[in-house]
Amino acid sequence: MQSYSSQGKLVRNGEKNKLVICIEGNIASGKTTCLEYFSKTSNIEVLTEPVSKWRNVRGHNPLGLMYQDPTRWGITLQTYIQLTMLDQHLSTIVGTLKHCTEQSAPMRMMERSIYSAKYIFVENLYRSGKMPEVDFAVLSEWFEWITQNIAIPVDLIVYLQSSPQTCHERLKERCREEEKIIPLEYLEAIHQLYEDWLIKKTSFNVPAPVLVISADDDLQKMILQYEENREKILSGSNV
Ligand code: D5M
Repeated sequence: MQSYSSQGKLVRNGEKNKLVICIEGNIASGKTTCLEYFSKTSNIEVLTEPVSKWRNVRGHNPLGLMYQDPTRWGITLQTYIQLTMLDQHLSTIVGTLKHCTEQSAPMRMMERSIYSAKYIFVENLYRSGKMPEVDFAVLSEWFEWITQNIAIPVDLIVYLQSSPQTCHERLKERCREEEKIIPLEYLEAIHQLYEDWLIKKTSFNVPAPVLVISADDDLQKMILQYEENREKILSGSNV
């Protein structure tokens, strides 16, 4: 069922009152661990990034292609990511980490968002000279149309702030085939874009209040931090 909000945006009925928390952070900053912790300890709906789709769309691997040749395949991957993230925002489908009944979950926790896909990853491709201007223009037109015409509510952004060096170490440990060629400089560029967006707030619109959690610590200490911030996060507040 669909209807229109007071701002004239398309909204999904029944989803309006559900709190939406987006977990943001660099590659290998610990987002999955965070989602797992809340999934196991609370009554929430968890949506993980649909990376398996990005690695296999009808037998093709746009994520791998993008890492091999970003100038050629950046637009292909980003168009698909924009679609799949929009689908995540609008969907009621349950994520792989969910351990509760979907209907009763009062909140949804998502890994990243359509916003970071555009403000961080598309922006990085463009600024680094790896995305042709026409590709960037077309993606930007799509993004602006989507965000102006479809309600994409986010109540809280939890930013896992980690150093690019820590992420680089974790990335090497997880050994995902496509990611072997990611250099430290790529993680530094992503980090800077996140900092400008969510900490300095100098680059793009921030769609919700931001709760910053320092994410360089080991697993045990990270769990403690999630416990300390648990009430804030589950009430959708950063104070
Ligand atoms: O991200 C999982 C993988 O997906 C990692 O290689 C980064 C990549 N990724 C995630 N979002 C994007 C966008 N929007 N563009 C390009 N690449 C992306 P992880 O951070 O481990 O969840």
